[in-house]
Amino acid sequence: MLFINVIGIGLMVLIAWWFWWRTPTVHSSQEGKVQIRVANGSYTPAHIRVPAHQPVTLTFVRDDASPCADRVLFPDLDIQSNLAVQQATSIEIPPLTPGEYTFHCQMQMYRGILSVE
Ligand SMILES: [Cu+2]
Repeated sequence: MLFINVIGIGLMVLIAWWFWWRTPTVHSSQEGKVQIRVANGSYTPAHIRVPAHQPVTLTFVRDDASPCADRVLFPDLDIQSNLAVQQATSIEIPPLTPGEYTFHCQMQMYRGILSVE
C-alpha cells in the first residue's frame, strides 16, 4: 500500500515538473522571426526574447494532435489563433513596450513567455 502511494506521489511530482518547473529553453531573436514547435506538452523554445518596438512574427508548428494544443492565446495582447496539426501558423505580434507577455493553450498546459527588452 505504501509502495503504491510512493509511486503515485512520484508520478504527480513528475507531471508537475514536466508542465510547470522545467526550465524553458531561451531563444533570442533580432531578426523578428521565431519558429516555435508545439509538441509533447511544451513550446520549444518556450522563452523567447525579442527587441522592443519592433514587430515580430511567431510561427507555431504544431506536431501534437491532442485538442490541448488546438489554440494559442496571448491574453495580454488580445491575440489568439487556432493551430492546425502538422502545419505552420504565423502570428504577427505588433511592436511592444518592454515587458513579459505570456502565451499558452486554452488549459494553460502549454506555456511560454515572450520577453520584450
Ligand atoms: Cu492545453
